[in-house]
Amino acid sequence: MTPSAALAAARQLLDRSDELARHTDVPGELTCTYLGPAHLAVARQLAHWMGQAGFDSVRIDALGNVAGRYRGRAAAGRQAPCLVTGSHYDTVRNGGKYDGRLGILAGIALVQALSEAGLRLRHDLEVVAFAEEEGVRFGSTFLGSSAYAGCFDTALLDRRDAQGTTLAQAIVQAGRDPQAIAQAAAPPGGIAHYFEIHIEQGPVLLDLDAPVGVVGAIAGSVRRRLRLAGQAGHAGTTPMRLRRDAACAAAEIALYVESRCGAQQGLVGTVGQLEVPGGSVNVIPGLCTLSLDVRAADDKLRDAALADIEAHVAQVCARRGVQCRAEELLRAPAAACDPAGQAAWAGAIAAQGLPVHTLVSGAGHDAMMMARVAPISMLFVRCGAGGISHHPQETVSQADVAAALATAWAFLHEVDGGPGAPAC
Ligand code: HGY
Ligand code: MN
Ligand code: MN
Repeated sequence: MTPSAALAAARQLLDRSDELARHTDVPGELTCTYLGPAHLAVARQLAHWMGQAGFDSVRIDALGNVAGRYRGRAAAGRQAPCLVTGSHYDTVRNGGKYDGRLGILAGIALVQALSEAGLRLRHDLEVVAFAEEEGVRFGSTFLGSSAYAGCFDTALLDRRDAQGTTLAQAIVQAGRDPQAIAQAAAPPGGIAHYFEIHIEQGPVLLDLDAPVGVVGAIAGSVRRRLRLAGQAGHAGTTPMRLRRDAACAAAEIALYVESRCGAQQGLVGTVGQLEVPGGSVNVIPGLCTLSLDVRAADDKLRDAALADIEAHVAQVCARRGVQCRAEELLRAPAAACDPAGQAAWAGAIAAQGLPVHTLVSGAGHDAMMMARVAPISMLFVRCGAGGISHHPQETVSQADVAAALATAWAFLHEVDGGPGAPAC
């Protein structure tokens, strides 16, 4: 891919990101929640662009994954292992335009370049737009990639959203069949390698002044929802010493999460949601719910912090006369990236004349789920605006996206035919 072709493809990718961002549940911001009207419109748009780009087949499965396949040179119909790339197209609330979508549009751009050049790889290449990774609507994440990896937890079909709609009902309302989820699984021939191109969502590449970076490992995460039940009461007549205030218990817990996770390098802990359902100014909070998100590249480090947090929650609740009910929403183990894949990315980056850096991903990615069925690798793209993400100021530059596409083009040909790729 020549530099000018990479720049043009990067321009198209950024324009398409803008176009996808027009589909939102909330005017004036980007919120594209799983199976809402905006989400369904984005799926149709991605399928349309895949059709235009020269894919040999495009399908939308029961969960809403949009998968395009570009045939390789292997004899047609052989169940040979294929190469897969992709990312997710749902967003957080009031999110950015590139989280997930950049990886999907980069995959489409690579196939478009192959098709326009009349080139066929040895392997089939499948580009997958995973339908749900953020966990905004139903709490659990990786719904799309877990189905594609053949490890979808059918118990999640009973999970309810804030309106009481189950996941199964939402799938039916979208005109699809929850019973067909098993068919969403990856191609029967298996996957030779899964790679994901994603914005870094942090400041490290900015700090290193590097447009792209290789991911060495993806931090594992545990997500929980805690429900604290104390005693509601009159804010004016109840003496402080007689209160069982659920919000004050939550506040102590949130501060402990911050101090415990701040005490160790490589550990992060976040209370992203904290609310008093139906609260009033003049009523002592009898109920308070809070979310917990604890991550580390080392699962043992993370689980030790979780054990300490659990012990602290028990101590705070006992002292305050508050009951706690905890629900685990997600437990995703840390995922190591394939050494051969990392080496192929490093060689492709160096071939562009760029510095090679390897970093750990603090953010979770669909690649963690794909690690269950294939060797995985990731390329990070530098974020501007201080590295901010999960925020409308999330941004990337055309030059950095062009560098990522040119690097990915070199990587793709290496992993397709290089020593690291299995015969097909
Ligand atoms: O939360 C995450 O790490 C990812 O952006 N879903
Ligand atoms: Mn995200
Ligand atoms: Mn993401």
